[in-house]
Amino acid sequence: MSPAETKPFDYLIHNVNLATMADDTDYGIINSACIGVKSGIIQYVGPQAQLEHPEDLEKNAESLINAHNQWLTPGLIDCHTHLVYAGNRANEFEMRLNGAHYEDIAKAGGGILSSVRATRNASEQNLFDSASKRLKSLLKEGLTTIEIKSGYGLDTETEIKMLKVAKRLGKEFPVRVATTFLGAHALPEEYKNRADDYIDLVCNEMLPTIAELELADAVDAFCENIGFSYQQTKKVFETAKQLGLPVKLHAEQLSDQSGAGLAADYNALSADHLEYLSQASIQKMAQKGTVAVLLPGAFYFLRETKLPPIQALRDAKVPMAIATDSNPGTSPAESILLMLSMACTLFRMTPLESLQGVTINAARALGLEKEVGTIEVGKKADLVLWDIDHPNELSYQIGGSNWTRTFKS
Ligand code: DI6
Ligand code: FE
Repeated sequence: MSPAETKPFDYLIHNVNLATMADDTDYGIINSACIGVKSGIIQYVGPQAQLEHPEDLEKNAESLINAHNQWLTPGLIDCHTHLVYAGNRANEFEMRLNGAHYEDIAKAGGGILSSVRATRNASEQNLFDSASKRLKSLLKEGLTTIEIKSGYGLDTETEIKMLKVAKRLGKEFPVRVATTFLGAHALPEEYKNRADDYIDLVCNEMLPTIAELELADAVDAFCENIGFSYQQTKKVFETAKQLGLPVKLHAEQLSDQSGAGLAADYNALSADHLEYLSQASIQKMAQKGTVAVLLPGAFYFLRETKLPPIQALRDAKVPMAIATDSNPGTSPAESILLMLSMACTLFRMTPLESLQGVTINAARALGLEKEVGTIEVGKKADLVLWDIDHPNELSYQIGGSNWTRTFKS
């Protein structure tokens, strides 16, 4: 084909309704629209009538896709998961339902540490295979970006093994993977009563090695009575800062440790969980633009009764994201759409807020908002087609999926 005949788009989706999510105050709906993509980048969004050859769509694109009036949204983003781990903890679920408490199980050497034992013993292939199964479920619901944390290794070798598996998932599946180093997730058995020594290992050995190997896009910690203290978390953040890595934090999940405020002090991308969040920390998050990542799956599975302060976050204009927190102990979740439903029913978020929570605000929580999270010219063509009549259906439906297909840049 001569250059003169080169068509402007690789593909053009027409007869489509868009929820662009490009406006912070609504869905950004464009009915009967067209979207043109070239080299994985969105090049045109708008009415068909404004195309160069509106009467002859064939002239515009190598491939034409008639969406038959279905709805297109940005690809969904799960911005907080622990997808890579071995085994499961159904036994602890049963123990809890017989009266044991999550924190007591953890203190007795179960909880996170039981997943650590299984993950240390698992081969890389075994971890890849079990995480692949979970990832496949999420991909069937239009996921195009996922964040995956380490944190079930708690030694340098196993933390590296987990992050390598996460990276490999991104190579073998049509999904963008953002990796997060969570070495400060729990105190490993061999460091019992020596938490400061373990934090030294995290800061002096694990973090520099992982930064050198370029295995992590961000650094996280669990700031909690059963995790690490404010001061220990600060040390991890300080090291991350020296290495040029952005931070995020498991904060205020079981008690108020002022962790979210500390995270904001370090310009964190996000503070996550937040059931016990204080007004002082909300103000700091608002000032710094720290995203509040809300995790209804963990709230539900722990049968938590203290709600995160949604109205206060809303009033302070803190961006809110929603994620699965997919993990064996507190949220064995493999459905992002179910999290939208739970965000609405349990947290009283609106359907619009919950969809923003897995698109634009989830992109912000990963520092990827310039590339993904909305349907706009210049952004990556990560798109999902849904068989629905309105985008509010995405959080309305309980179970099932109206997913039709995903376009991944
Ligand atoms: N909070 C959580 O909900 C997960 N990690 C964390 O810090 C739970 C991890 C687990 O119980 O395996
Ligand atoms: Fe988590």
